[in-house]
Amino acid sequence: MGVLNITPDSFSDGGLYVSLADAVRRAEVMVMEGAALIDVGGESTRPGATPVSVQEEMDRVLPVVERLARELSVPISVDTSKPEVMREAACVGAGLINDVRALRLPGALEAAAASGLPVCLMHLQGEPATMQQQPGYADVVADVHAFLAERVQACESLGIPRTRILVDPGFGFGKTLEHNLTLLRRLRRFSDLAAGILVGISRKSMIGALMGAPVGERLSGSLAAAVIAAWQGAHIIRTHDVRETVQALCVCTAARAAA
Ligand code: 7PM
Repeated sequence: MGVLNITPDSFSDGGLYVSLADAVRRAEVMVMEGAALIDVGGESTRPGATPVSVQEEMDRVLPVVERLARELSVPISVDTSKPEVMREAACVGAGLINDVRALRLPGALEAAAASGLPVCLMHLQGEPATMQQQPGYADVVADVHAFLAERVQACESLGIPRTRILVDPGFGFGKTLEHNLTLLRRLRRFSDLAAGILVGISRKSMIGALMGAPVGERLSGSLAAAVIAAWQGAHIIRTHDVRETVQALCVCTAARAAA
């Protein structure tokens, strides 16, 4: 899964037309590099980021989703928590709803179910603005597992079958470095949810902390984490660096398939 950020700060120009053209070009490159899925996000979940209105998120995301769904051969995922955005994105051709709030906002579960699309349910402790202030768990793996199991149940009760559900432990979302490392090591624990497992660790601060590297220099650590996740049973890796990640995962897949 290639990450396509369309928050204004990800474009130096800021103009809508340039953003759209740039976004399409960037997505095309990621598909050529081997992305099987493109994740389009218009709401920054960075701690302290200013919230984005429904209209603003729609204005950012929908034109991009519509163009990409029409022009690309891979499904387009929409990274949103808002039911209105889910509904409209489904109408313009989105292929997956990726929600860092696991469909907990009022109406989100219903909107996702009505769309008929597959969903990704991510664990997040607290709220993005404050989630890194005091992350705490009795048992991080058990707590995240229980949360995801409950959200899978909630989806199933609205008619979303498990075959259309992905779960994600939410690396960096209300977790210390130790929490993140434990979740990575124990990722296989989530296999019993009988859902697909999606992992996003690319360039995150846990990689930066381990490598002592700024965000632009975290590729090798991100690849190591991607391989560990895939080895532990992750089905989808969300990444900014598609070419290198596909290359690294080729080796992982081959080793896993060996006699
Ligand atoms: C600032 C903070 C900017 C965090 C971007 C981020 C995930 C996701 C994101 C993830 C799923 C990033 C994150 N991360 N969706 N959306 N899983 N399912 O580092 O880990 O890209 S945004």
